[in-house]
Amino acid sequence: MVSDYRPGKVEFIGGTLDPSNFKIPDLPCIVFAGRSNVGKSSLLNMLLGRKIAHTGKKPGKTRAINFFIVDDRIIFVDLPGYGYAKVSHELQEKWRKAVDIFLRHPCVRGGIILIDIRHPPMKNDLILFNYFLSIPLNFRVVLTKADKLGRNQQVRMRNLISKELKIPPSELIVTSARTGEGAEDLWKVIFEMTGVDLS
Ligand SMILES: Nc1nc2c(ncn2[C@@H]2O[C@H](COP(=O)(O)OP(=O)(O)OP(=O)(O)O)[C@@H](O)[C@H]2O)c(=O)[nH]1
Ligand SMILES: [Mg+2]
Repeated sequence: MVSDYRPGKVEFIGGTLDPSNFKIPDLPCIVFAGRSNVGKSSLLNMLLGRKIAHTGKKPGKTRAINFFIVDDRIIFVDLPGYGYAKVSHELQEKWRKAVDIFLRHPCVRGGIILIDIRHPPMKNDLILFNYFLSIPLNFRVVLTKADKLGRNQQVRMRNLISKELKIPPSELIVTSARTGEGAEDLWKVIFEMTGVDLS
């Protein structure tokens, strides 16, 4: 059963900004993408049931493409935040190129795009979303930080984001790294994308 699945073994195998020279094990990869501070590393930790990816109160915490092997079968890839204005233009461009190269790697079986449930999609969310639409990659949108809103507000924001992205509300997975909400649905999606069922 997926419901209370937590991996037994998780291994951080390193990070890179030069994916063409980084040896990626021959396993299916799932990529976590979204603007800086949206909660990528926190969501990854929630799914993995341990604090292995570094998180931060300020945007710009994750600065490389980081790889985690889950139970020897699936790789989770934590990306630097998209469009983080406070790093130099040069470094942003380096991140963008590295991510662009990496997303074309045959190991990549699916993407998870994160959007903060509290706000309508921002410019950087939309750029990333449209970019994912433009490449041949299976992806799902996840709404983060649901614990920061009450139930009614969650429903209202999910409907609003659904309209803006033209995705049915039922396909937007509502999550909270704090309460663990959404873990079950998200694992199900990850198992479908990778063709690996760890539960
Ligand atoms: N209340 C609440 N806070 C969250 C949640 N997810 C993340 N946060 C907080 O949001 C901040 C940013 O989280 P990160 O996981 O570091 O965000 P990130 O997307 O990895 O950010 P970068 O690495 O900078 O791109 C941290 O202070 C987290 O504690 C959540 O579900 N609920
Ligand atoms: Mg991060």
